[in-house]
This record gives sequence, structure tokens and C-alpha cells, in this order.
Amino acid sequence: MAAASDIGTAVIGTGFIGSVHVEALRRLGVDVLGILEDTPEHGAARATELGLPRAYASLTALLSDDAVQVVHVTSPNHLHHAQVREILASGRHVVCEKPLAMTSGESAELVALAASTGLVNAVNFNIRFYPLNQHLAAEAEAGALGEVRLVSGHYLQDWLALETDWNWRLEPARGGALRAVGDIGSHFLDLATFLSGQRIVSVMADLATFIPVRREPRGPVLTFSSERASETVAREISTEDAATILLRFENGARGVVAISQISHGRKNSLRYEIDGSLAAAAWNSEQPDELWIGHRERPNELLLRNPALMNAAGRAAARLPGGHVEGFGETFRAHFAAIYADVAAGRPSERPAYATFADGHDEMLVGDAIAESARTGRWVEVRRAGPAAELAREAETAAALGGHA
Ligand code: SOE
Repeated sequence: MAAASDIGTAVIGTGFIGSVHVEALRRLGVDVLGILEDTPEHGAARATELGLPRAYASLTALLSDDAVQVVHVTSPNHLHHAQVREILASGRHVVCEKPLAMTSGESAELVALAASTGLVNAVNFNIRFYPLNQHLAAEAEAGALGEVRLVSGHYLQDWLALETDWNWRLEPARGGALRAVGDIGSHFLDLATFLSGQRIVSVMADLATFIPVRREPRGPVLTFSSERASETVAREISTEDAATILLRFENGARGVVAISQISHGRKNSLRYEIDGSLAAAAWNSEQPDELWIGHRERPNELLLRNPALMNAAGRAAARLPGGHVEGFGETFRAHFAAIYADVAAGRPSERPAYATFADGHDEMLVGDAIAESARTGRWVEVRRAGPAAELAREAETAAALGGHA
């Protein structure tokens, strides 16, 4: 089996998250052969800044490099579908940033295409790969929490809290119809299912746009950028700044989550509480090395991330001994280690710990239900039947049978 260092990779997009991909791949020892940006000039500048051998002039040029076996897609959301299709068609494995696509129709097609090729396909729900989240998912699957009954929490940020804050995600044509829900709510919803082992079956959602007019600066703006442009133009905003969502899971468990990108002082705060019939667990992404475990009939516990005290899944995601805090960037390394083990094996494993296109597509279906519920003011079921879901399921079944659909 090939080692990670024998695997050639390229990254599309070198914004905030694209740069995190490059650094994590380097930590893993993968050979990052080059990048693709929105223009050749921008790519050349970024390749130099990142100390990379080359910038490809186009996706065609990138896919003409036989040394590239895996492509990471971190471009704006509206480019994902076309780029991923071309990458899969060229016979390369692909890691795509969330959300997988702009619509569930697009994501269903990508699931089918990926399954038909047998290539490794992943969506970057990296928050699964904080070691304590890997540890808790395995503990919960082994019954440590008992029957999961309630999942509550939030994902709050403040980088879009001012009317002068701007980013491509604000524009439906580039980010999609759901913004806060698609960008960060998707992490919480994926994690809730990953940790509880239960899929979301219906939702009741309320979306709010508190800043209906923002000041768009002339020229591009990096995610989380605090630069203030001198010249701006007023733009009407239709995508949601915040969402409050009630959830029902397939085992009858209930959930509630607040999502916001306008919460002053919360820089990147995902918090969950999972209440089971035997015990509870709670975690905060801004203190990721601590897992609170709640008990009714004995003292509560606080598990500090420590390979010596975690299960195999937690240990596999950890790199440093206890007390040496591992953070956001480390989750990409752990995530990619799981993905590249499958790349080295030449095909997806039976039950990947990472989110596949099927998980990314399921997220899109939950998003469809959230959008419909917000429009109608009613509880809406997640529609896993229907043409898009059927297409994805057929392809997955064929792939599981070892053939390619
Ligand atoms: C911006 O909200 C962002 O970079 C998201 O796009 C990432 O998925 C999240 O992990 C951090 O914040």
C-alpha cells in the first residue's frame, strides 16, 4: 500500500480554508503538487506565498498532470458541482468542502458519479475529527450514553455581525440559498448524526436576516477578514444571518440548535449537549481538548484529550500527548489521514469515519427540509425518497456490491 508521501495532490482555492488544507496535507506528508486559483496570476502569487511548486492555469491543466491522484475543492460553493464532476471523470479521488453542492439535485448526481467510479470521495466535515468527537462517537455507538434522547447546542460566529462585513457566502448565486445553515449549520447537523448515530427525519426551522442591507467593498474579501474597504456599495441581503431549528431524529430523539454568524464575541463556537438514558456528554469547539460527561448517580467527569485515556477512534485522531492542545488545523490532518488511508488502498473503506458524498448529500436533503419549513412555518420531513435520493441510493448499493453503477 502506498504511503501518504507517495500520493500527489492538488488544491483548488487557497483562501482561508484552502490554506488550511495545504498545511494539513503537508503535515500528513502528502505531496502537494500545486494549486488552482481564480486567475493564473493569483494562483502564481499564492503558490509562491505557500511555497508550492506550481499554480495550474486551469482545471484542464491540473487534470493533465498525471502525478495528481487526489484533488481538494475549496472554491466557492457554486463551483463545486462542475469541478467535482470533472475531477471524478478524470479518475481522481476528491475531497470537497461543504456544502457539497448548491442543490440536492447536484449532490445526488455527484453521489451517483462517485459511486460509479469507486473513487474515494469525501466532504470536509472536519469537526468530526477533533479526537474527543471521534472518541465520543465510538463510546456512544458502544452504548455508553444509552438511548440518545436530546441533542442541543449552537454554532455561533461573529465575523458577519457588522453591516460592513462582506463575503461571497452572502450571495445566493455563489454560496447557495442557505448561508449560515449551509456554511456552519451543516457542521452541527452532520456532527449530531455522527455522534448520536441517528439521522434527522424532520425539522421545524425559523431563519432570520437581521442585516438586510450590507456594504459590499470593491474587490475580493477573505473569509474572516477584518480589512475595511474605503469604497463600498449597498447590497440587499436575502440569505439568513441566523437560524433556530427544532429537530426530530429517527429513534425519536429531539433536538434544538441555534446557528448564527452575527453573535458578537463568539468567534467559532460550536457547542453540543447530548443527553442519553444512561449519561450525557457536552463539548465546546473553542475548548476542544475537554469533554464533559454527565452522570445522575455519580460525580460528573471532565475528560481532557489524552491518547492514553481515549478509545482507539480517539487515539487514531490524536497526535500529541495530553495537555498539548490540538486545535482546528489538526482536525484537517486527522481527517485527511483517514481519507488518504483509503486513497492508498485504492478505494473507499466499508464504513469510513469521514463524511462521504452520501453524507454530504444527506446534509443537502436536511437543508431542503429546513428551507421548506422556514417558508411554510410547518414541520417538514426530510425527503430521502424521490428522484435525487433514489439516484444516490441506487449508485451506493451498486458500489457496495463491489460493482460500479
Ligand atoms: C466560515 O464560516 C468558516 O470558514 C466555515 O466555512 C468553515 O466550514 C468553518 O469550519 C469555520 O468557519
